[in-house]
Amino acid sequence: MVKNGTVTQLLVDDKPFLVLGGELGNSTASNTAYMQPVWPKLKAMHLNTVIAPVYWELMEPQEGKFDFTLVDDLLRDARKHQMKLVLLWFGAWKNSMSCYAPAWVKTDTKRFPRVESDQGVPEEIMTPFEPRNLEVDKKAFVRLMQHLKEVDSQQHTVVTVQVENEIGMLPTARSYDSRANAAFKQPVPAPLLTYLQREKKNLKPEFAAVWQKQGAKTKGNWEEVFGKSLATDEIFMAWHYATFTNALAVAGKAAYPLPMYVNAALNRPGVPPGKYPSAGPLPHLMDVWQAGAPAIDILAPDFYNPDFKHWCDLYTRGGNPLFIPEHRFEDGVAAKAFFAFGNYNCLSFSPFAIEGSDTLKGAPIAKAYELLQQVTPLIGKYQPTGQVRGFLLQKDSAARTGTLGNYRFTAKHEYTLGWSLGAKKPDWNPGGGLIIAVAPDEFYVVGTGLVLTWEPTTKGKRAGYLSVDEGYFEGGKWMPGRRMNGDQDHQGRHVRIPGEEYGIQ
Ligand code: N0T
Repeated sequence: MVKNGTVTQLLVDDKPFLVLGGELGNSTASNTAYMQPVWPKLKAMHLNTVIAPVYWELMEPQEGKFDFTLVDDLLRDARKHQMKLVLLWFGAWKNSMSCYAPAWVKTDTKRFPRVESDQGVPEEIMTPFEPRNLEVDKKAFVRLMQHLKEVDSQQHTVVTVQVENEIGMLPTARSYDSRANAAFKQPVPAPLLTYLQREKKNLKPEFAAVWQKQGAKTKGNWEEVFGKSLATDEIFMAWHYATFTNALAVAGKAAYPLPMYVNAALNRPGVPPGKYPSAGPLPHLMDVWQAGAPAIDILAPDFYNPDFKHWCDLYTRGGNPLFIPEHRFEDGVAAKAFFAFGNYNCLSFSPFAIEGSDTLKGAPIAKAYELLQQVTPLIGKYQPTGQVRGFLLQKDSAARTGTLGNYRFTAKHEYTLGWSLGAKKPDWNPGGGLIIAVAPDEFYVVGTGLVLTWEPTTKGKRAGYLSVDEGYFEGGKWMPGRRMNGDQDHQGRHVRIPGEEYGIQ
C-alpha cells in the first residue's frame, strides 16, 4: 500500500488495483468440487477478485499438522480464471465466536480458555487474555503466510489478507474471565496513553468525548482514565482484541508482508455495548484499534445497515482507506460501487455470498464491474490529485452537486426527468456514478441512472457540452461509439444514462 497525493493506493504489480470483488458464502470454499461451477460464474460477472475464507480447523486439523490443499486449490483455480484473491483468516474469531477453531482447541478449555460474561458463564469465544490462545492462532496464521510466500510470492494471486472475521465480544461489553479481571485493574498501557497524547487533536469525536469527560487523564487504570461505564469496558476489550490481532499481523507480515485489514459488524446506534458484537474495529473504537494494531493497514466496515454514506464517511476519517469486504447482496449494489470508488479512497467493493446470485440478480454488479475495470487506470491516475467525484442518487436525495475545476456539476437521478420511462415507478433503484476530470474541459462519466449538468463557477456565464461521445476503454484506449449531441444529450444541455443502463460517456 502506497500513499499517492491525497489517497492510499493498493498496488498490484506496480499498478493501482481496485478490488472489484465478491465474498463467498462461508462454507463454499471448504470444498473444491463445490467451487468448480462457481468460478466461471464469477468470471462472467466481471469480478477481478474473489474474497474467500481459509478455515483454521481444516488447515490444522491436528495440532502442528498443516494441510494447505484448499488454499492451493483456490490459488490454482483463481489463476486459471485470471482472478486475484483476498483471503480471510477464519482463525480464533469468526462473527465473535470461535467456531472455526480446530476441535483440539475447542475441546481443551483448560489450555484454551474462553471469555466469560459478568455471570461467570463461559462463552464459545476464545479469550484474548490467554497467551496460549494467541500462541496457537498466531502459529497457524504464520504458517499460512509462509505458505503463501512459498507458493505465491512470484504470481501475487493473493493481494490482501483479512485477519479474523468480525471480532466482537458478547453478551457483555468486556470479558470477566480471571485474566481479564486482572488486566482490567492494571494501568492503561503506555502505548495507548502515548497515542492519546500524540493524537489529542485528531481523535475521533465519539472516542475523545469519553476520554475528555474524565478530564483527559494521562495515567491511571481503565476506569480512572475513561470512567466507570460500558464504554470503558468496551474500550478495554477493544484494546486487547487489537493487540492480539496486531501480534498476528506483525508475525504474519514478518513471514510475508501483504496488506492486512480487519472487518467489523456494524453496530446499530442506540444499542449499548454488550448487546451488539462489541469491541471490534467500529467507528467509535477506531482510535483504540489504530493505537493497538498499527500493523493492521485498514479498518473495514461490513454493510448490512442502511445509511451507506454515513458509515463510509465515518470509516474514512483520518486517512483510513475505504475497504468494503462485504455488502449485503441487494438491489442498488451497482450504484453504490460507482459511488464508493468515486467519492472515497475506496480499495474494495464486494457483495456477500456472491455465488448465490442468479443471472438476473447478478447482472447490475456485473455491468458495473465491467465498466469500473475499464476506468481503473484513470481513477488511479486522477484520484490522487482530487480529480474524481462520485455520487449516489436515491429517490429521497435525488440531486448531488460538486465542483471540478472551473465547473460546478449537478447529478440527478434519471427518473427525475418527467419523460423518463422510470419516472412513475413507485420504487427507484438507486442511480450512481463517478466523474473523472482528465483536463479542465474534459470529463468521463461512468454509471447508471443519472443526468449530469454543469455550470461555471464564475457568475454570469453559461457552460454547455461541446460534444458528448459514448464509448468504452480497450487496453486503456478510449474507443468512441455514438456521438450524442442531439436528443441523447438534450441538445447539449445534459449527459444522461438511463435508469436501466450502464455506460461511459
Ligand atoms: C457477516 C455475514 C457472514 C439487519 C452474515 C454480518 C460473514 C460475516 N456477518 O451473512 O456471516 O462471515 O462477516 C453480521 C451482520 C448481520 C446484521 C443484520 C442486521
